[in-house]
Amino acid sequence: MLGKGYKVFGTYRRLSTPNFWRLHYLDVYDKITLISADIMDARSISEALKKSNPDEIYHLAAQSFVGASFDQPLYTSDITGFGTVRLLEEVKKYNQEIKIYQASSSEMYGNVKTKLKNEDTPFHPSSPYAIAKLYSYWMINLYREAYGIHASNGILFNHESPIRGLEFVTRKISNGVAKISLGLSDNLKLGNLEAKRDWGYAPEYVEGMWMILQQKRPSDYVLATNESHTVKDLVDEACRVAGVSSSKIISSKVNFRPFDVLDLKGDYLKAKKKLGWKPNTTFKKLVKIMVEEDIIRWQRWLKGEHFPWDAATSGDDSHIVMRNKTQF
Ligand code: GDR
Repeated sequence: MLGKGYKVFGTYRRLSTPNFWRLHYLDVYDKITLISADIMDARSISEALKKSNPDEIYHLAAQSFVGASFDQPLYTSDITGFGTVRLLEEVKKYNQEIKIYQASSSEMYGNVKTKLKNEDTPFHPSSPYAIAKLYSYWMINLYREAYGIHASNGILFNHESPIRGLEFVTRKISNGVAKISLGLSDNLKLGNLEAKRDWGYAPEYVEGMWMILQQKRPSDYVLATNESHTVKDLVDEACRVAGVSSSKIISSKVNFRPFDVLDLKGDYLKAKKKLGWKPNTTFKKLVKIMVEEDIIRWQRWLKGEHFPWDAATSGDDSHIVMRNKTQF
């Protein structure tokens, strides 16, 4: 957005430990205006609108981890579902000319039988997260039809990059095999290796989000690669790139979800025809980008370098900091 000449405002939730490493990694922290706001708090959204007076809003705020939504269904519904209505209501009051992008999800299809999913495929959500996203999807449609707001859904299939959170399977694998390759860990425990997903490269999907809001008329678009692979395929490719034996990657029942979506493959034909959008990064290239970046990060960290990063200072990997505390 900065590259396109936009003045960018970003909202953030106030935390006792600020978490802006991605903004530093992308070197945009000093180039955007940060506004403290919370999608649970309508007044803070109203204030954010007054402070930024936006032309376009990209609404990605959510409890976005499907696995956690089974443990926290009400919290997920409130943020991922009602949060969108709080935003829509404030926009309706403030300025109905603002264009809104809603981060809808391929998870809304759930285990529907249709192989290749497009904008006309019926939804069958299979998690509290997916149900909350579907609620938001329909609210976007309603505000578009009832109030004429330029509100669009991007139904995005999984989109990944080296700044993906460590709890999601692609990054868990890239970080995990990077550690194994450097002797920092012995194995990696995952869940369901048979699940299939349609994984693309996030920067291209963000370009697609922007394209969606540049259309004269609001509409809903699938962004995907039209290919799906199993988690096992991802493991094998990541291990190949890192030079690690895939026998070190273990499937553990503890990491299985109560209910999982088995196969998601999207059809981006409408986005191609109407937006001129298409994905360029192949599955293998994506895995290579992520694994190589995580290996480089761990190597830099072992040399004692400090740089914007999440792994060594958070969650499961903090014990490695202890083992190597001379580095700090
Ligand atoms: P997903 O992403 O649920 O598709 O939603 P995630 O990477 O969490 O899971 C993908 C598949 O991998 C299986 N899996 C594991 N998943 C995690 N997280 N950890 C594991 O150890 C593991 N082992 C196997 C999962 O069961 C699943 O089948 C993502 C999120 O970004 C959503 O917010 C977004 O809407 C969709 O993509 C599109």
